[in-house]
Amino acid sequence: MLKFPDGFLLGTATSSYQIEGDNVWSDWWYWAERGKLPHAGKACNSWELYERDIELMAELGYRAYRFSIEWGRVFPEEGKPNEEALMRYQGIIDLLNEAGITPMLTLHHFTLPTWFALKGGFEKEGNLEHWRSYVELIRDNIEGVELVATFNEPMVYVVASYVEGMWPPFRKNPLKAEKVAANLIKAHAIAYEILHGKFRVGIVKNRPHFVPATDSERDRKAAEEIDYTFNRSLLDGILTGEFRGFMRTFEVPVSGLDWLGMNYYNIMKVKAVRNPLKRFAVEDANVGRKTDMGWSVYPGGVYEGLKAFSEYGLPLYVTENGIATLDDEWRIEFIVQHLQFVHKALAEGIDGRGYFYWSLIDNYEWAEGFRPRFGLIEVDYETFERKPRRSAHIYGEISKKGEISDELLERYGLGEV
Ligand code: IFM
Repeated sequence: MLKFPDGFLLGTATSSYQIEGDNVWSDWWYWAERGKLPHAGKACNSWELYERDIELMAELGYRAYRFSIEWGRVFPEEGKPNEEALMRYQGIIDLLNEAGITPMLTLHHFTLPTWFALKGGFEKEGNLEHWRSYVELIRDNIEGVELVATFNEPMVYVVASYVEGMWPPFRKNPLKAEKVAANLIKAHAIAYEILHGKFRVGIVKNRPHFVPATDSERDRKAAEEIDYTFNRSLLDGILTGEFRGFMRTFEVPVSGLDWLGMNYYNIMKVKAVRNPLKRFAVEDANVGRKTDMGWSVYPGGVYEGLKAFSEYGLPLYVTENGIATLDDEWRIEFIVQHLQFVHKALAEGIDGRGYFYWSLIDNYEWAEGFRPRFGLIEVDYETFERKPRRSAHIYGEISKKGEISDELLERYGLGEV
């Protein structure tokens, strides 16, 4: 049996745009209306069904819930906050606390208010004043939550939106990308100054596990380089005031982090290429069976990631970890095996404080639409009925007891890790 320490949070995660529905004020909606993205429509209808979602979390025995505020919903127009929406978010926090579920809040989870996006979003430093107003609005209107993340996966946002051109505003411009990244660090600094003290302020980093494609020196160096650029440069920027971008180095304000979140999903292999503009190629590591996202599973990566991030000396949370699959037995195996490695990290003295499975419910998976099913709870997108999968109950048992039983370890585990 593997026991987690008292107070270790075992919960689930979602984000506003992916579950709420009708987020008509957000840039992703704007672009979906113009045929550039799959439409989120009513998503899981969680804006209306949030009480049911919380009731299910409580019934299943989950102890924590990470979710986000939709900036476009609370600021649908420049300078005009929507109080009703703020009150709803406060209501969600209150309900969670009443149910004994620890809330964790994210302020930016990929989407922007359309008016802000059309002004150039985070491309323009001058626009950070609007971010400041949003953060102040949260400080003045939201309470009952301790853990607040400024950004979810800022590097994923920068790369998908400004390097690969897959997400709004669909740019393929590395120079612009690194400037946006520098502006996100400045935005974090603004938020840290406003929120720290009232809340414990952190950031959520996606951390793929990068390995060299071969054991050549060049591939090894390429893997180290991408690991720095993608996994660490932004954090170093926040903490040291020097951000080493893709091509240039930026001076940014030194600010702080009260905790660090790590989203971990997959293993990727890195190959050096002889193109000075590109330098390396990154692809799925192709080990074993692939998930419905086309990702290779490598449970040890959660341990490697926690170990690497522990160098920052901050309390750590696995803020997301999950699998897109219709094979729910595989989901149970995924959870048990990743938790075995989280436990190993804790046993070695790493300051891990919680684990959030992505996701509580099936939801809108960005450019992939509704096809990938990450949920512990199945959602019928016609009726919005929620049906807990077997994994939902098993994870509930783990969360309620704060331990993984011998029976589960025997059936789904990896043996000694
Ligand atoms: O759905 C996303 C989430 O919004 C951010 N982290 C990765 C998840 C799965 O792709």
